[in-house]
Amino acid sequence: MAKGKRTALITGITGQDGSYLAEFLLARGYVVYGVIRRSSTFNIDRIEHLYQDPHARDYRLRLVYGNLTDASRITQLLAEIRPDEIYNLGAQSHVKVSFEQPEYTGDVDAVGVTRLLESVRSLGLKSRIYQACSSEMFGNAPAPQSEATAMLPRSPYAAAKAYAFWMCRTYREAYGLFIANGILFNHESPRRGPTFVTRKITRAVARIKAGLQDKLYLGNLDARRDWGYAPDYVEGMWRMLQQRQPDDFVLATGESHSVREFCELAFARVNLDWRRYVKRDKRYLRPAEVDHLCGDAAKARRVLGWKPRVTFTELVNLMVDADVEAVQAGRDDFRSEERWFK
Ligand code: NAP
Ligand code: F7E
Repeated sequence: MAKGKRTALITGITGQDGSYLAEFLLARGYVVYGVIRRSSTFNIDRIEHLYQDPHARDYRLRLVYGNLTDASRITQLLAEIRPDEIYNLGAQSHVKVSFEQPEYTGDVDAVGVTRLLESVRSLGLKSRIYQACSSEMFGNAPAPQSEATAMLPRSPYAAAKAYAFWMCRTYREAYGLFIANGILFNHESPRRGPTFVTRKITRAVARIKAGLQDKLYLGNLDARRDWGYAPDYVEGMWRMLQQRQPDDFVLATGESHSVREFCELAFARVNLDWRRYVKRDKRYLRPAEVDHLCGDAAKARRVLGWKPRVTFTELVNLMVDADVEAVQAGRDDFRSEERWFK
């Protein structure tokens, strides 16, 4: 391990947030260990641009195999690396999929957190821990939702994240570990997975504009979400771990919009009328829906000095523009999950 440099371990480094967080920490001089899952295809598209030659002197991005379902490996990694900061972003993060795989979602998103906490506690590490919790934990509690809002989870994903939240609180209070729960509202980017609604829309817009697709099938257009820009949110995660005391924080923009509004703006960006292309399909409805999420991030603003920089319209535009550019450059990989699970 490089002497004098701060060391961070990220679970979920291959995901949307993990990739932006890795960029952010590397730019601040950290040595970053990214935990990746062994798979028959090497799934590092989002971090490929951060590649560093392992033989280089200042080699600071280091990938290690591991899985949140594998307690002995987590303990082994933590014992070897002894990170200053741990960002636990690894999760089965799709709400609809959590209804199809409730047990697995609980294993990774809930019990996986206990495995991590137990490893840190039993090794006596002083690592600061960020836990990726979610606005989904609030379910249909009335908006705006803040740290003081009751949790009313409405999906296996949300229930698993609520369990993780309370385990982190328990380990903080019982054992004095430095653990911050980030209660993040939806945050998106051109790196968003293609089956989340924002990216599904922006990819379809680009493909329809290019004549590669005719229709976009969606579920509930009335759902309202508080959508921010992912790079703004990873900075908030880091800020949570730089405080004197560990605490829990909501990160959100404070504005909510419907899926319909997202469609309207996204199609308008390429001068198309969304009503001609968007069709409803029941298969995208969830057994239980969360109708309206809109966060109150006043505490993060006051204590962390955090605020989002990218507005809703800017977010929609930058995501559409990135997908249009990808289609034009022939980088639109439609052999993706979206094609099989759409
Ligand atoms: P994402 O793109 O779906 O990435 C999830 C990451 O977790 C991927 O790197 C994935 O690896 C990894 N992972 C999945 N199962 C794992 C396991 N068993 N062991 C270790 N790693 C595993 O999610 P994201 O949008 O970046 O979100 C990051 C975290 O924030 C997640 O915990 C999510 O639940 C939470 N969150 C996200 C939002 C949001 O709006 N984005 C809001 C609130 C909370 P593979 O690449 O191998 O699949
Ligand atoms: O759905 C509606 C859907 O899948 C948003 C995750 O990052 O944020 C994310 O969870 C809304 C829902 O995200 C389709 O019913 C309509 O109301 O993009 P989503 P999510 O469920 O809000 C939270 C904060 C997380 O923590 C999660 O990890 O859009 N919707 N039609 C659709 N959603 C999808 N996916 N596909 C549709 O066709």
